Amino acid sequence: MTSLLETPVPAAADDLTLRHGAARVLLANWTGGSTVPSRGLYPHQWSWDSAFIAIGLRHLSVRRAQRELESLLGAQWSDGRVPHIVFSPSVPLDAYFPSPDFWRSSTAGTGAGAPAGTETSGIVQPPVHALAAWLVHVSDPETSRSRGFLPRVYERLVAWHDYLTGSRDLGGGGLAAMVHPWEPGMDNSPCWDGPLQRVEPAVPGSYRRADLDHGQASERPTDLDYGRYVRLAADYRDSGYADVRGTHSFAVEDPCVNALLIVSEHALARIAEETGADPAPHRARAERLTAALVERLWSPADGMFLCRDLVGGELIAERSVAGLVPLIVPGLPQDIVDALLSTAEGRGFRLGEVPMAPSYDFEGHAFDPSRYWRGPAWFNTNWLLERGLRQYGRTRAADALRGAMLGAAGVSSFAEYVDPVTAEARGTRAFGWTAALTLDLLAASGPAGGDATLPTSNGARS
Ligand code: 9WN
Repeated sequence: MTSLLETPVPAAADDLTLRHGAARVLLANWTGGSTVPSRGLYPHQWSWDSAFIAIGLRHLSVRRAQRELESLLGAQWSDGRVPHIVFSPSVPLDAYFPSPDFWRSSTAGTGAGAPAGTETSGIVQPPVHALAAWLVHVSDPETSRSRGFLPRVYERLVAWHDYLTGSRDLGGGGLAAMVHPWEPGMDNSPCWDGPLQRVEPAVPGSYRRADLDHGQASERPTDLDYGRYVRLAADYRDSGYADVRGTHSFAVEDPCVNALLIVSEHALARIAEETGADPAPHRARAERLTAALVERLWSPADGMFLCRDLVGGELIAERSVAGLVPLIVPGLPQDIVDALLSTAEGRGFRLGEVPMAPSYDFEGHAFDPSRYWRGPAWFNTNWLLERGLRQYGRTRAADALRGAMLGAAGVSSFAEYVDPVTAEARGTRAFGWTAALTLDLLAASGPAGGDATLPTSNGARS
């Protein structure tokens, strides 16, 4: 296997050019209170995008990064859920589908506590927010303290995690479940192909896909998948966005979502310490979640974590990058860390050989290097892997991945995703989190990783 250092990767723009380019994207996508993932394809505020964007934005403006997170948390429902989209009232309804008149949060979501004055979707996305809040704080603790940032967001973040570990423990094993393929953020991952078979697609022609106005059909989900997404979202809406065990036709436990929840719970412990609250319950919850993650989703035979289908009950036999992301979780048993690293570097993901890890197993039956979450490499998942490699002492591999990501970000014009072998741009360009995480990688120069470090289980920083 050739090492990354010997593999031709796109020539990187110099750091200053990259920094300026990334900053230009974030400035152009800023709407005054938050950042859109993309001006054309995604013209509203998205939940996990905003968290990743805040992590990069803090290097340009700590105040804006705080605002980014606070504007999202301002749309939180009273049951604790943080909606996956906060709609901008100034954007025409037909600019994105499903639009506010589909979700009808302020009426259909009343029972679940949707806010009256803001239109949102009714589903969620992965909980990167407490991690982002902590990283925004550590980048400038003085400004953070003088503006009372952490005390303002702490209770909201606690309510968010309570929702995920309470109402969303649909499997009863202590992990957060996701009830729509949009929730784990990897919409058309082959992991969902099996569970989606049970879902009757919405009638073709009963809605209009706005995404195809901007993206190439070959790089987006198929119409059949879209029909199923629409059906699931409509059913959830028609139930009043109720989370009732046994009633969802799609319910899965995802290792990336739960790994992010664990890291964010560790971040909540740090936030609690900083604000004078008790960190112990957060550490205890992070430990319980870690044990549940290993017990319910670890597959020794695959050397990685898998998703669990809560309707059928079994682990889903598809290997996606979501199963490697738990490398970000501190304090994993050494044999699991060793197996994850070897799977990441093996034939399925070829980390160290190709520029960036694909979203799905190179050898998987559904692999497609161009189609969305079925093969292309994404910058957020690779940023997480980079942090995980560093955390577990693989400094050289982390440095190589960092270099390759910077190269790919520059030559792809901050693409949404790239071909994992050639790093050619796919999806939309000038994409928010690609630009933001580029800034973060640039700021985290060298093996110590600058201030982009993840909070660890014992409170120290890796
Ligand atoms: C549906 C905004 C979002 C990301 C998701 C990504 C994509 C939306 C879509 O874009 O999903 O939420 O319309 O395809 O899959 O991860 O948050 O960037």
